[in-house]
This record gives sequence, C-alpha cells and structure tokens, in this order.
Amino acid sequence: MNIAHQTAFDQAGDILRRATRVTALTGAGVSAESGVPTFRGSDGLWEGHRIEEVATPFAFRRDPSLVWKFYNQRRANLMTVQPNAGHFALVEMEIRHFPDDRFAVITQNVDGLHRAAGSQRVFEVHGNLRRTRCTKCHIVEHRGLEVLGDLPACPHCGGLLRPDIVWFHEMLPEDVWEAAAMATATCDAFLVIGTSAVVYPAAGLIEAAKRAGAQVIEINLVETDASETVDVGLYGKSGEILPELVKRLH
Ligand code: BV8
Ligand code: ZN
Repeated sequence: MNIAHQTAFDQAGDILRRATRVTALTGAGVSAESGVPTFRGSDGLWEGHRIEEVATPFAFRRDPSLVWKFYNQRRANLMTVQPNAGHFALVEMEIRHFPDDRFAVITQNVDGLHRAAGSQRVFEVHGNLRRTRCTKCHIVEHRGLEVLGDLPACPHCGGLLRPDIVWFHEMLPEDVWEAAAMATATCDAFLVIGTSAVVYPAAGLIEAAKRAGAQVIEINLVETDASETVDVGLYGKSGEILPELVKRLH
C-alpha cells in the first residue's frame, strides 16, 4: 500500500475509532462486486435506454411493460447475487463496534443486499425491487423474487402493479427520508460508499453531514462529485477497503 493510501487509511481508522455514531450512505458501487450492475458504470444504459428515461412515472405511463421488463430483469439478476465482503464489513461495524442504534446504513440501492447480509438499521431511500405497489388500491406487498410478468395485476383489486421504487421526479418516502436525515445530522463519522453522488436529494446528505460537524470518508473506485467535500478519500474496491477499515477498529 503506498504511503498516501496508508495515511488515508490511518486517518479513516482514527476517525472511526473516535466516533460514537456512524452513518453510511451507499450506492450501486457497494453491490458491484456482488455482480449487480451499476447505473453509470455501463454509462447508465439499459438496452439503449438511459436509466433516467426508464425509471420515471412518464415512462411507466407511456409503456408499462417496457419498464416492467427493466425491473423484471433486475429482479431476476438478484437470484444469482449474494452480499459481498463490503456488505458484511458494514454488518460487523453495526453489530460489534457501534451497537445500540449507533450505526445506520442509508442506501440508494434497491437490491436488498444490506439486509440480506444482516444489517439491521437500513434506510432504503429509493425503495426495493422485492416490493410491489398497486397503482389503484396502493397496497404495498413484499413479493420476493417471484416472476411477476410484464403487466402484473394486483391480487386484491386487479389494478396494474408497479415496482415499489422511487423513480426520477418522484418524492422519496417521507418516513424513510426523515430517518435518513436524522441519522445524518447526529453522526460523528459519515461514510460515502460506492456512489457517484449525482442523484439528489440523497447526494445532498453528504453536505448535510459536513454541516452537522461529521467527518466524511469517501470510499470509491474513483473521485466523484463529492470528493472535494470529504475529509478522507479511500480509493479502491469497497469489498476490499471496508474489511480493512473494520480491522482498524479491533
Ligand atoms: C426528486 C431508483 C423531485 C430507480 C433512483 C432534472 C429533471 C428531473 C429531476 C431532476 C433534474 N435535476 C435533478 C433532478 C432531481 C433528480 C436527480 O437527482 N437527477 C440526477 C440524475 C441529476 N432526483 C429525483 O428526481 C429524485 N426525486 O427530486 O423529486 C420532487 C420534488 C418535490 C416534489 C416532487 C418531486 C428521485 C431520485 C431517485 C431516482 N431513483 N433509483 C432504480 O434503481 O431503478 S436513482 C438511481 O441512481 C439508483 O437509486 C442509484 O442508486 C442512484 C445513484 O446512483 P449510484 O448509486 O451512485 O450509482 P452509479 O452507477 O451512479 O455510481 C456507482 C459508483 O460506484 C461510481 O462512483 C463508481 O465509481 C463506484 N463503484 C463501482 N464499483 C465500485 C465502486 N465503488 C467502490 N467499489 C466498487 N467495487
Ligand atoms: Zn390493488
């Protein structure tokens, strides 16, 4: 490990050892080593569509089966993925080093891998691929990874189901957002892991953590829009860096 990397690691280790409360904000990068494609890594394209074009209420109104094809493909992909060492390192931080609700994961990911790894306090600000919501009676149901088809009907009212996902131009779930904002405002250390930090309001939590006096540590393959805001940057794979960080907490 080169000297610069070593001191950044030592600094990050010091910040975490001194912290009482830690909050992590994660994005698609934390699931990349599990085999879940990121959004902007594949320059945000899915079969030639940009994520911002498919993940919107307009796209769903215009062509619901196209949008369901997109989500069914991602649900099917989840059949073959498992949490990776980065997810498990965050579980160890929460259970072993910051118990009693002193650790929280705010995730933009909709793959459910943090909970699958064992994380307890997880705020899914963009929803979850395993849940559906009825566009008519609005019932939200946990459907696991069962095959739903391209125009799934609500088992209760026959209305068209949609994924329980926050699309672009849609509000984030109020209660989850409140909890995420609280976990950001009350932490001493804020980890920003595997996110390009371009999607708001989630990316705004990084500035909010700084304003609240937290020390911010970025973990990413490359520098991002958040890099000049953070206190320490650790650049490499989160599945390698996070276990390394946990070792410094023993
Ligand atoms: C809202 C669910 C408004 C979908 C997602 C113009 C027009 C319209 C809207 C806007 C606009 N300008 C700004 C906006 C707001 C918009 C927005 O921010 N747009 C961006 C694109 C500019 N936001 C919204 O619309 C939000 N709603 O604003 O409401 C409103 C206000 C009042 C009243 C009513 C409404 C809603 C945003 C939520 C959108 N939904 N997800 C789905 O998943 O299908 S966002 C989507 O992007 C995912 O959730 C994803 O998580 C998120 C962010 O992407 P990342 O997670 O960061 O992933 P990305 O691929 O970008 O980056 C991966 C990173 O990992 C990279 O940095 C890479 O280097 C790193 N990496 C890769 N491998 C590794 C790694 N790091 C470490 N280790 C590795 N191995
Ligand atoms: Zn219904």
